[in-house]
Amino acid sequence: MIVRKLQDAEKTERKVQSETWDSVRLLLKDDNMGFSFHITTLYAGTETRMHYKNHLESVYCMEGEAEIETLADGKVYQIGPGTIYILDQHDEHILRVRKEVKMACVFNPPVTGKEVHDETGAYPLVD
Ligand code: 9YT
Repeated sequence: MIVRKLQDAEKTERKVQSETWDSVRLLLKDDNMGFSFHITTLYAGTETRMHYKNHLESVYCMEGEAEIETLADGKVYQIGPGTIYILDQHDEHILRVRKEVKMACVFNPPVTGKEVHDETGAYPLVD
């Protein structure tokens, strides 16, 4: 069994930071679970465009207020505590954050921890 604490992980390289969000990867590919698990904070007043072409992702909102727009159809969904969004179509999307959000995110396939968003908002597949 593996036991980790967010408070410990955020002091290590498991925590990655970008301009509009930071994320603590509590579970990564090398744990061999078939998915990765991240606690992601997105900052108030920001917009982040993402397109995980190579990954499926589910995102559960624990705190905060945001909206998500799926670019293929222009639909806008309100996101708050208790909401999950599931990018089952590798949906390209924009997250607009009104009040800082805390999300629990699962990626399949798992990320390795070394990926950076490319210019399209995707992560590459890493072996
Ligand atoms: C909310 C969201 O899109 N999270 C993505 C995960 C985060 N960008 C990460 O850990 O790389």
